[in-house]
Parts: sequence; C-alpha cells; structure tokens
Amino acid sequence: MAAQAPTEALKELHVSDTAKAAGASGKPAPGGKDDDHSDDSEDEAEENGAAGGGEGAAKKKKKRKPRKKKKKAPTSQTEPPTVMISQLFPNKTYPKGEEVEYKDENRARVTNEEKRHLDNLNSEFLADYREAAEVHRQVRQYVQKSVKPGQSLTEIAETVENGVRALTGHSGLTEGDSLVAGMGFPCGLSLNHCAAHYTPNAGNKMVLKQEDVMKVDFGVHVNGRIVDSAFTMAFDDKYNNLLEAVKAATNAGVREAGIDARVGEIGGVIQETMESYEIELDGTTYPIKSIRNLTGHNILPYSIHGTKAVPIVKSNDQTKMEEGDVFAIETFGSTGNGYVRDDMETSHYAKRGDASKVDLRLSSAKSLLNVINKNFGTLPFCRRYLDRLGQEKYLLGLNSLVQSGIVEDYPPLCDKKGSYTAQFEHTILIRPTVKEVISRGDDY
Ligand code: HZT
Ligand code: MN
Ligand code: MN
Repeated sequence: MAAQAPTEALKELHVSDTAKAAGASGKPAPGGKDDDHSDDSEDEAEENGAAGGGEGAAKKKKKRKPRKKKKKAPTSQTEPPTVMISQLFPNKTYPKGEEVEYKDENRARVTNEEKRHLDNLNSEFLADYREAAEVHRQVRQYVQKSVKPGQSLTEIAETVENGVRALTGHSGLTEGDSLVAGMGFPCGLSLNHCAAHYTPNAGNKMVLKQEDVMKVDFGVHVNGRIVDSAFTMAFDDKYNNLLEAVKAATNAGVREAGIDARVGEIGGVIQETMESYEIELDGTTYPIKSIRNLTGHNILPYSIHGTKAVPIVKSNDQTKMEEGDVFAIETFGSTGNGYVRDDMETSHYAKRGDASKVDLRLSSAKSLLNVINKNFGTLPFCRRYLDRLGQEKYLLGLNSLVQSGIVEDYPPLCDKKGSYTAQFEHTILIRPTVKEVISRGDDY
C-alpha cells in the first residue's frame, strides 16, 4: 500500500508557490537566514486594503509603525531551503513515510491490539525520524533541482549541509548543538568509480562535470535518530540503465525486508534484480554487478551502523531482521569489478562507540577528542566540520586518535578506474505493525 508522497502532503499546506516562497516573511529561523524585505508588497496590500481606495475616496492611509512589522510564521519552504521543518508542521505532526504491510502471515501482526499499543508508545521517536526524513526530502529536492555541472564539490556539500542545519534549526556552532539535531553524517559526494565516503576536504577544487555520475549520500538526525538515504545524479541519459538497475535493486531490498526476514536471502533478491540489467556505454556493453563488499546496515541512536549487515549479493548470513530494528537498505551497482577498495584521502571519521579509555600522550589528540565528544559524540564527522569549528592543525591529533583505536577512519571506497558506480538508499523502520520506509519521497 503506497502512502502519499510526504512532499505532496506538504504542498497542500502551502499557501503560496515556490517562487513566492523565496520571499515568505517570518521570524528568522535560528540558524537560517530571513528574507526580510521581499514580502513587503504583500504586507502592504493587506494593510492598506487591496480593494477600494478609488479616485476621490477619502484615503485614510493607516500609518505603519516602522519598527513593529507584524510577521506571520512562514508557511512554505524557500529556495534554497531555510525554513525549519518544525515551523512548517506544527504540533510535531510530520508526514509519515511509506507504510508497507508485511507480506507473510507470520510477519503481519496488524490484528494484535497490544502491538498497536506498543507502537503508539514509540510515537516520540517516530516523530523524530519523520522530522529528519522530511528534512532529507526537502534538502535533496533542492539539490536535484539546482545542482549543475560546473559547481565545485565543496559548494554542493555546503548546499546540503547548510540546508540540513537550517531545516533542523541547529547550526551546530555552539557546544552540543549538533548533538540535538543536524547532520547525521557528512555529505558524501562520490564520483564515477568511487562508490562511497568521498567528501571534499579543505582546499579541494574538484568541479562536477557533465559526464560525472555522483552519489549524494547524507544523513539527518533529530535527537540521535538518523535517517540515512542516498541517490545518484547523472546529467547524461546514457547512464539511465545503471541508475534504474540500482534503484530497482534497492526497492527490491526494501520490499523483502520485514520481521524475521533473513538478510542473506534479501541479498540474493537484490543481486538478482541488479544483475538483470546491463548498460551500453560508448559502444561497449557492460553487465551491472552488485558491489559484493558493500552492504546495508542497522542504525542505532547516535550510531550509524550496528552489527547487522544487509548484503547485496546472495549470502548464507542467517541473521534475521527483528521488530524495532532500523535498517539502511542501500545497494550499489558497478560497471567495474563489483568490488571496492580504500582509495584517496580520508574525509570521514567517527568515534567508536566501544572506545576504551586510553591515556593519550599527545596534547593535540586530547584536545581534539574533547571537541569530538562535545560536538559529535559517536556521530560521523569530516575534516570540514572541524575546520568550521575553528580547529587548526588537528591532523596529527586526529591520526593519533585513529591509531589509538578511539576514532575510526572511513576512507573513500572505489572500484577500478574508468568504471561507473551508482547507489540508492532508504532508511526503514521495522515497526511491529508495518514497515515504514521513512525516507521515501516522490523522487525515489
Ligand atoms: C560509515 C561512516 C559514515 C556506514 C555505510 C554508509 C554512507 O560502509 C556496516 C555496513 C557514514 C556511514 C557509515 F560517515 N557505512 N551508509 N551511508 N555510508 S559503512 C558500513 O561504513 S558499516 C556498512
Ligand atoms: Mn548512506
Ligand atoms: Mn548507509
């Protein structure tokens, strides 16, 4: 049962179109900027009375107090996105994801009243996941509309990150603020043969090209509830089959997921779907392979991956999905080897959840660990996030934390040079009564 796309529901709330939205007045969103002057014409029309005022009518022009302008709360999103989602959806009633009934009888527990009751008790964190998912949809909608070849990867990453910070209402510039809500992990912008975990470090001058295939993978969290979702952008139709294969494979994985589903079997269905596609590029036909050493994963509060993996090739892994689990279902297709290795400079890092207390000798490592604890906890971060907090010359300390096993590095993962990779990813909640594809949108 397909639910309405949440962004469609949002449109119904809008009183103005997107062009007007750019000038919508309202209180400045904390962490977002306010368009203070663009709505004046509308306000004036209201205050002066749009009708009447004909020739000869005694015009008593109401004097407007120059300092106190009555401002309405914004009712629609701007471009670029700046309006907090909590302002667009009052009372914490955020759009649901796609709710899917469980397939098999033993996975369907819709008749159990007790289960329903239990599920309702979870509405607190459900609202957090739904808010994070709506932030993801609105930010990616703007990315899909506005990102063009010629832009730098830094500019694209900042578009995503500024959007997420504004829409969650947390700039992350004061101590502890990014732990309340904001980026769930850095915005990955991996090109062509690189599949994952590439984001520019400071000084990176890479520019997106017309022929590039870009994976846009970012996380949004609200109170530690992380929505992990990704899509692939290409500007040349010749890549259509690659993108379609991976989109279909991810949807197959989402379809197969459920209470008691075995992850190894899900991998088999994903692989079957993926590898039923091929692609012709400049006269050569390539099979599309599932990247066999990449997987989906479960998600825990403030922890982007738990211990459960969801393979994207057939496997003997008998691990079952369980009620209450949250999974990132992600699949990667490739025209190359279907196997990735670490390549290029690392940008992504995260403090390990099981990090034992080590007596650090290096003072730069000690002070950097304090910054990490206060700002990210166990949430992944990238070097640019340290730069924006004013940190300098932290590389020695950072490498030392990696060497000590306190911080894990996540280098970019790339297939063979000259190949192309694509990715689509959704976060799903294995609720007792239904599976909720929390990040589903009208785009993918
Ligand atoms: C690690 C670091 C990050 C998790 C998957 C992923 C992006 O490849 C178990 C299975 C963000 C995410 C992750 F900064 N990784 N999803 N989206 N990357 S993973 C992994 O390391 S661990 C897969
Ligand atoms: Mn992801
Ligand atoms: Mn993921």
